[in-house]
Amino acid sequence: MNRRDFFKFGFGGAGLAVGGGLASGADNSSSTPGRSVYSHPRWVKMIPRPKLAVDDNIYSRFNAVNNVFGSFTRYYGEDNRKKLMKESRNKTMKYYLEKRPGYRLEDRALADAAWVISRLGGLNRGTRAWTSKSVRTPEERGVEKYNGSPEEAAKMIKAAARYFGAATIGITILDRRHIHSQERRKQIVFEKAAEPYEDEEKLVIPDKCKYAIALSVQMSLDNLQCSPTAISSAGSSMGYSRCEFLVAGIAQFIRGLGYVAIPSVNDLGSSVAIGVDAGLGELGRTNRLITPEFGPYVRLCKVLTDLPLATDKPINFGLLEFCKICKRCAEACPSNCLSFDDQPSFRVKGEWNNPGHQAWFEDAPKCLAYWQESTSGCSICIPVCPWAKKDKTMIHEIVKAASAKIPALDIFFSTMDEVFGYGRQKDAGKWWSLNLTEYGIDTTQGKG
Ligand code: B12
Repeated sequence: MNRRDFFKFGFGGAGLAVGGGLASGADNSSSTPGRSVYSHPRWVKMIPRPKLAVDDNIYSRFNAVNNVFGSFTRYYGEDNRKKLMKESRNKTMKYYLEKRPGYRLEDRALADAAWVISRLGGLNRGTRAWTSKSVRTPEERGVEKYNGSPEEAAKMIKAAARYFGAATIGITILDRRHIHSQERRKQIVFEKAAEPYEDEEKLVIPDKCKYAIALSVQMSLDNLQCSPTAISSAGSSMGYSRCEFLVAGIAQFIRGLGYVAIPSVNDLGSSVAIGVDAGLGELGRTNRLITPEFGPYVRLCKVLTDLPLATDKPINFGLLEFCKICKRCAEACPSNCLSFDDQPSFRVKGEWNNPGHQAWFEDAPKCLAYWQESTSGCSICIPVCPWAKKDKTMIHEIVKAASAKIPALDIFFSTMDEVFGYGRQKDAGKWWSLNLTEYGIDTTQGKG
């Protein structure tokens, strides 16, 4: 029985009845006025605080040097690292000589080229500079700074964010514990300051920067489905370059209104924690944020600001319950780094995790080691997720809506997803012949 027959003769009828009702009757009672530009599907619930708990006695600011990029040698061992790198170089050459699809010169050149804009930015550098000389301030224009209400400002920021390429946008009061304590060997501190600045020892965020704008950018599922090849890496790197453009644009826009803005991609603090607070999605088994609209195939970034903004709420769309049962990402992970625990917990796996928040913590050095083994990074945990669906057909919306409401259906949906072959690795050689959309993404999606 194929997928169409299944829905026609089997579950389809019942599913449409159950899901259709759910999709139309969902509760979204506490949406804020700022959500009028963009809102989640109706089956997504707003909740007062994120579902996963934080232990206030333990949770504090993370030193970025402890993430696996900063301390890989310490976690993996110098000799092991050298061996890994040597094997990776040999394998890379072997794949070139074999002209293996996904690992050829053109594939690797594409992945590198897609990084090109991302490489213009860094913590308080280039496109992510905390201040700008090129901005035309309201003062220079001879007018007052922007003085709309927080609701108007939130609506306006969301419109601008969509214009600059955001898939989804959420706003939250900044929880300072999500900001790194240190980065680039400098302390990151909050001070009573008019402008953000950096000196020899520290990076200073003005106290008045109380708001965080959380932004997601779609990655091309066509690329990610070719993981682990350079074609899938190009999906990540294009996402990064688009994040760079997005945060640079939004920050400059806010400065043009007369306010302070700090653009950030992977630097500065946890984009995932900020995204969860701002209601972009829920934390899943991958220890990453999953959105109701795009599942896991989004990259995240953020902008901190003092522009007063109406805030959004965290969301619940049944993901936590789904992830407890599904485990597809953990099964598919070639490095075996993801947790198989039934429940998320406070038990960290190593110094690379920040203690004090509940999660399915991962054995991160294994993941990064596999990036070398594969020679081209890895995104396998993303396309195998049953929430990663790019064809926003009615049936998928209904399945998602039903899953959000009836956890008992989760195992069924996860199994059927596998049976239908979603998430199965695609041939990277064929990617070059696809009839691609702009940036390889579907911009008609997520229009709430
Ligand atoms: C370092 C890093 C990694 C490391 C691992 C993390 C580590 N512990 O060192 C490596 C290189 C292995 C890695 C791998 C991947 N990463 Co990564 N990674 C990061 C990075 C740069 C920093 C994360 C960090 O500091 N972790 C250290 C501590 C904080 O980890 P932790 O305590 O376990 O907490 C994790 C979550 O629980 C959450 N979090 C942190 N604090 C809090 C607090 C609360 C209250 C909550 C709810 C959540 C939360 O964020 C952390 C993510 O690692 C972020 C960007 C950013 N600034 O957020 C991207 C980021 C998290 N990665 C991302 C992605 C997509 C991936 C990969 C899929 C690779 C890819 N193809 O892109 C894999 C997935 C691996 C997996 N599932 O385990 C995305 C996730 C997007 C999303 N939808 O959530 C991010 C946000 C990058 C981006 N710009 O989009 N990553």
